[in-house]
Amino acid sequence: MAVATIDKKLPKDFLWGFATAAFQIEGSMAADGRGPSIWDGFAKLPGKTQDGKGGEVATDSYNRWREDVDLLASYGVKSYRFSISWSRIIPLGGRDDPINPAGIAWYSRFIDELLSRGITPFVTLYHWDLPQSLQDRYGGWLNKDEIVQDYTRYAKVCFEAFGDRVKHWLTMNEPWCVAILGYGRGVFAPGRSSDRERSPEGDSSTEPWIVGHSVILAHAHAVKLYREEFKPTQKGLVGITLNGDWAMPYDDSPENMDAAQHALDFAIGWYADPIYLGHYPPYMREVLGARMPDFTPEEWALVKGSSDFYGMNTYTTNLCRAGGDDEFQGNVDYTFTRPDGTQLGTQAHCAWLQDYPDGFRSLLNYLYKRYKLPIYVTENGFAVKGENDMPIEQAIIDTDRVNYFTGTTTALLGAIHEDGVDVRSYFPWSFLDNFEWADGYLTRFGVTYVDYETQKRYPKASAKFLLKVRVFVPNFTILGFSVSFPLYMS
Ligand code: GBH
Repeated sequence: MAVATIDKKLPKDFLWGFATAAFQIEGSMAADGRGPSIWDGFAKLPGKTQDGKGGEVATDSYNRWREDVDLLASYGVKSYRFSISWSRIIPLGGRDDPINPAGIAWYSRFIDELLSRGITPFVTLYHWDLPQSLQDRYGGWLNKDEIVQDYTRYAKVCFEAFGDRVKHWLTMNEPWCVAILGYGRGVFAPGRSSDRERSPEGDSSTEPWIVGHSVILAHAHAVKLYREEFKPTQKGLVGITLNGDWAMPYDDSPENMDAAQHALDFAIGWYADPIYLGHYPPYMREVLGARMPDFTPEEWALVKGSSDFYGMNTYTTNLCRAGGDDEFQGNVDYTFTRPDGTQLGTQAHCAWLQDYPDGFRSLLNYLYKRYKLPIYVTENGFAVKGENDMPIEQAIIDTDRVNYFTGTTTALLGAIHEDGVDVRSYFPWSFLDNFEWADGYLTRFGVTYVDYETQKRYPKASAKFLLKVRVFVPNFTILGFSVSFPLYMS
């Protein structure tokens, strides 16, 4: 097995775990005073999710949290990345709206349970589930002044309630997706777009850039608050996590070499350059002109340096060709087909994903060189083609996912030991099959198969593979998992 070729350990204190997000797993949408989020209603509109299903049950993790923690422990994790549902904490979302003690109590108990099992909580504050009432009241992320204040107060409530125990905070998950998929392509909540077949309102040429600007500022204000009021006593880390896939020139023509950088500018640099370097990518300004909202000097001072680390979510590599009119990709065409007609890697269930581990290693190197901060890999994963149509016995032998993780974990160790990249965490997406947004439940990313009829969990071969890789993390108590894991071994 490929593990045998990995002879170097992961660094001491490396955070090894799995990732999820509240709306994708919790279900129980009305339990204990939770207010609705923008995904509640959006998912139920005709045509918005592939199977017409929403988050009502998901993996029922709001109820099955003890079982989930047992399973996590059996996977030998050192950490678990999950998100908090804003509308469970503040059902109406706003800065003057009441706090929901039952919501706080749920997460508090969950965090205690993780800690009692030696699992470090790695917490995302915003993974796309905006309280619906903020969307209704003032247009959500389109209204910078309102949302920045409301988000910062929400963050404050979380730091106060959980910061004594949570030392790893992510302000936002993948702002590119919030802006482009929510307000440009219109495929994610709130579903706004210029495409009138999709949405009665919206302007894809302006709104995504406004939303991105608000998200950056909300993030930066929350970080300032944490650093001033909480970090001195709580001593945690706070940062943002960005999606971004490696961009490879289609061939070595100068225009396609430029195209690959342009793709990175729009996918990553839009957020990372302001946050880590203090300016926008010049190419973005060139393309968007006055549509790119600028920051005031005071705002730039707040934004620059507002993340303690680089949070990296990555899945694939795109071959980039200059041209096309997809502004959200920087007017770059993406393909997986090489000039000689071969495919870059193994095709996943989703059109946008192929397996290409060298790209993962290249991206780690690019980000470390450019932004010069420790990297926390907060998501990385694969959806096996056709997995949902297979009988369970077949689905759990997820060879393509094992191959994917063989590649990325080998690339991870190579980047750390041979390239000198400072990587501090690795969180495969996902712990469980779950609500895959616009794909509904048809696309499965889990290392654990969830039978949605019974809610029974079945570890896939990939979970067992990763358990073996993870023994290269030196400071685990081996006993803790060797006792419980055989329960789940088939
Ligand atoms: C992550 O996003 C999410 O954080 C997580 O919630 C999700 O379940 C997981 O990935 C799996 O999808 O321009 O419409 O072709 C992944 C990042 C970025 C992947 C956009 C899909 C192409 C969108 N996504 N990308 S499109």
